[in-house]
Amino acid sequence: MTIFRRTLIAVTATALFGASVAAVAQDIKPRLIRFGYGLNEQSNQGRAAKVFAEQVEKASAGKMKVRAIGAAALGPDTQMQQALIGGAQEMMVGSTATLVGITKEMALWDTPFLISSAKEADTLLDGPIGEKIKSKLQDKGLVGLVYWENGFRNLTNSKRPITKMEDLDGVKLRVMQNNVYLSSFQTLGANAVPMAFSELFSALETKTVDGQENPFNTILSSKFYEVQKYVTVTNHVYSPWIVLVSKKWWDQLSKTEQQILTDAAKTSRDFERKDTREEAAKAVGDLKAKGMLINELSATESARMRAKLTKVYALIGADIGMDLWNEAQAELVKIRAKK
Ligand code: KDG
Repeated sequence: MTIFRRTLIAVTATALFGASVAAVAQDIKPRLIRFGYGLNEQSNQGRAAKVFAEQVEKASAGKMKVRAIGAAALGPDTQMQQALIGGAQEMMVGSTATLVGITKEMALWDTPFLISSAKEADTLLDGPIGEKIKSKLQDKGLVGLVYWENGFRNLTNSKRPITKMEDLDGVKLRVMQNNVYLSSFQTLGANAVPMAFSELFSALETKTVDGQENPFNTILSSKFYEVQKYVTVTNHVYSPWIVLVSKKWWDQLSKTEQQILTDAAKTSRDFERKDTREEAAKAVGDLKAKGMLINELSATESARMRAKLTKVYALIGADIGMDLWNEAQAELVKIRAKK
């Protein structure tokens, strides 16, 4: 055999060996998933993101790795939503309220005083209404896996206790970038200021705004007690988070990979709701210990606020469609009948 032929065989064999090593390496290189969220790592949102990541790695035997990236390091909710739609980021969890510009039906979850218990929340969100609304994300480039609990929202401010609706007059209140929240608090007399969550702490610290509204868990984990004096327990909205996947990326996954993510999302949802509720149950004591002054809005004043917000309900019904609005109301009647 000539030297040329021997050299040719050796070179070919080396190339084939190299290609097979690369192929094996490709096979065992884990699929990396960037999972963005807005609160910090120590928050209920951060703890659940960690559980999700652990579940995915375990179920995929290390073939899928989730990098949970908190504190809005990948940008505010609205920026991450666009990154998912474009395929530049794989996953996130964020507020349904910031999604209404993409899927208007998400505004149902902004309805003041719609949901009044955890049972109503879980049954409505995990039932046909929640599924129907989630499914509308698909043609916008997003896949909604599950709802987590942000929680019942309460007011904080640095000026005065809010004991009646009129106490809101002139209070510069940060709200999420969402028309229902904006019109709700304008209707109640506050000077509502839409702002991304990532800018909120410094806005409170510099008195750019006087107050904000969020669940107890966020008030604690974001240390709002350092820059806010008064908490008024209003439970004015039950606010969900939603775990989202880029549909561009999701469609490239195998059925097995999709099932792994879906199952891990459900496990993380059940953990998150339990963890959030346990933390919220002791939050009043924790916030008092941090020096906050807490009052509960009376049933009379709560009823006055609901009555004042009737016109906002009409806005939501028009936005989401009266069929869906009426379906949701009927579903709640059914849930409440099953005591
Ligand atoms: O990224 C933060 C959001 O997910 C969530 O906390 C939204 O409740 C929210 C707020 O007030 O912005």
